[in-house]
Amino acid sequence: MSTRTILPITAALFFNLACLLRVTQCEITEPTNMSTTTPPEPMVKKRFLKVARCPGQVLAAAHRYRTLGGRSVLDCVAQCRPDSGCLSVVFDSSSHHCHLGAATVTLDCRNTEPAGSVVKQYEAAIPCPTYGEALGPDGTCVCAEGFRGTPCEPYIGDCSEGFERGNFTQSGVYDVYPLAADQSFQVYCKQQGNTVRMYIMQHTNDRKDFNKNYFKYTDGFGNPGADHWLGLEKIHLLTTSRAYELQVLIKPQNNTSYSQKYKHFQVSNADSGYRLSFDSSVTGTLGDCFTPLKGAIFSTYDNDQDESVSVNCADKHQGGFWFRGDTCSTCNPTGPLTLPADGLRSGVDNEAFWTENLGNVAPFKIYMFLVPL
Ligand SMILES: [Ca+2]
Repeated sequence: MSTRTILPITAALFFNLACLLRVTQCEITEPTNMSTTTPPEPMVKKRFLKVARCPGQVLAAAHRYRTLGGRSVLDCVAQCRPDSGCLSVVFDSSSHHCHLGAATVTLDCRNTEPAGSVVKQYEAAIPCPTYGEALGPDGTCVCAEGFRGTPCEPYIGDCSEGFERGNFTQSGVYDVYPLAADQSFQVYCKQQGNTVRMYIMQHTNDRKDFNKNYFKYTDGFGNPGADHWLGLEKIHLLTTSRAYELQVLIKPQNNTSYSQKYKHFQVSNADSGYRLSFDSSVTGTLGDCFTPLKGAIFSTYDNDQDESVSVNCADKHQGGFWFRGDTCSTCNPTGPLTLPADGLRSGVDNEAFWTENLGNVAPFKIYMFLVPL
């Protein structure tokens, strides 16, 4: 079940009659407010699973954990709902009593004794001990929206969510667990004014080699918070879990910032070659290098997918990237940083560059990060 499924968790629920009549699975949920920044109290969800009818019986006195008046099973269920000790409901139709069953009561007719009245019993699932939803009598918990894992814990899909919920309080390396992922991983989050950046690349040190093989580019290399490439698979998982704008930020020697923004930046899955896509509205001061590369798949020196039969672009430019055709690309953000004393490129193929608006000005620091749309 998707954790994004709209669960009826923010509103008080009513035990509806249709549910009762079907005598199948009927739910009652404690109202909780999941939108608060602090984690809510563990949700106690009771799902009334089955009915047992024991004609001519009453609940044995030993199992009468609490007895209240009631006109119907519906009444009894309503009284069981807020009682944390109540895991079953027994309605005595002749005396119009609700017997709330404690955890030790096995809901079948063995716990009854002859008395000439009719007992109707409902068994409630055990409330999950953590944030989650009790699914059935086997105790399996399916986590509610915003919670994942075993036991269910609040999950943070990305940097922004971490700051919004108050789990992240300052820039740093954090675990995120995007919706499409099946496990969490670390990213570097930076709070910058009102926006939160989630880094997929930091390339600022000439000693950090970015000319890695396809496996490394898929898996990621370096450490978030320092020079690193997050990894195509993680970028794919992030960008398919939420809509982002990719921002490329380059600082030349003079430390002026140039950036380029690509809305709805998305990287497809491994089977389709981690294809590059984004929205057509592109803005920025750096200049648009990516539009000719839109739809390109990722290349590394050992996995040439650049659509050129004569050129191995990644090998030529000494870095993995989306390249296309004999001209490869007009930018090379993963190419070696030469950090020239005069701040100008030497013009060779194997150095970092972004020719649009930088021309022959050499990039000294290159960052790529995601900002939610
Ligand atoms: Ca090629």
